[in-house]
Amino acid sequence: MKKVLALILSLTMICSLTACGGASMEGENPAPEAETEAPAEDTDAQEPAEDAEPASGDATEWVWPSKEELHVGYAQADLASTWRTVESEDMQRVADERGYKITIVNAEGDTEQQISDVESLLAQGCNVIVITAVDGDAIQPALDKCKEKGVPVIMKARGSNGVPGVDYVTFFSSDFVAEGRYAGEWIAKACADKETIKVAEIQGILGGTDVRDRSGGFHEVADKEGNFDFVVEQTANFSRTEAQEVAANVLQSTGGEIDAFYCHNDEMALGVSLACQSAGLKVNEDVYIVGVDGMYETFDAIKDGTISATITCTPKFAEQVFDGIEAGMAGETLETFYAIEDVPVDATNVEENYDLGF
Ligand code: GZL
Repeated sequence: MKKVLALILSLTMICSLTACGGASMEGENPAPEAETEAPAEDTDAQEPAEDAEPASGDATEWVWPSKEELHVGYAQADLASTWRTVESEDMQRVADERGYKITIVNAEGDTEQQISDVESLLAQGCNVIVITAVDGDAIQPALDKCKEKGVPVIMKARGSNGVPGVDYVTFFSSDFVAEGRYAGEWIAKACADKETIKVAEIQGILGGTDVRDRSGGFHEVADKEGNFDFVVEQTANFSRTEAQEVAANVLQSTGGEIDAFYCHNDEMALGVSLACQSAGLKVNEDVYIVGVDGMYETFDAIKDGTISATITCTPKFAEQVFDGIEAGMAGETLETFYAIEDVPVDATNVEENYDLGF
């Protein structure tokens, strides 16, 4: 029961195949009660668009296995960051704890590899497929293969641009749009005294829905504020070393005239911080640096003043994913999207939120 309560506290239902705020999941490990309606500020941009709902005849007939037969195939995007490694370890842990068979494969950031990974998982008899998509569009052939067999697909942490209920069952993830908004609002507040805010946006691996929506949410705020000057918008592929190089070049080419770096993950924020310090800039005085993820290392950097803020994005939500699989096996109607709650963390609240780290 404690687990279910924890779930209710940590999950926000967004929209269901039947109707927004519709059926909740019952069963042994019922997922949280569906909220009557999604909080207005949350996920409207990440929530599947109205026309994303399957027309009644298009919905895929998913064939759920019994608990005894369950063999989960997890197609992981890459293991290039701490975040991804913790995510895969969390999936293995929960499967082991609940006595389920799981096969985890790693596409090493290559969509073609990920598509063949999914084919291989199906050939090995996996009867529920979980996918962290390298690319939200390019993953479609893998979804089609599963659909042909009626094998339920659950998107996790990086989504598909397909239609929920037709191309996949549901999507468990942080709300990346909200994360981008939080970051934009934090920078707007910190730079409230500036007529124009010179911003460098350091992006993650292009093609992922996480990058698309973290940027989208941030630019929503920038458009509303009207005084963000995007000096640079460049990918550093979620890599700390690549971000350090990109930031060093940006600082050199602008003479250090950047007010704030918005980095799509903490690994890159930590790399940017090294570049800023090497350039003699004082973080939180000469420049602000905002990341996303909430790594312990970032929380420590916030405490010592070398990172300004981050937005949590936990990799540890396999419990919720397996609760969703169990509800599907019990014949319950699943929501099309489950948002994992995130919070902005800076020097004012890093101690109280430290346990959210990884
Ligand atoms: C978010 C996840 C992102 C992390 C990055 O769900 O896909 O990928 O924020 C990671 O650190 O590389």
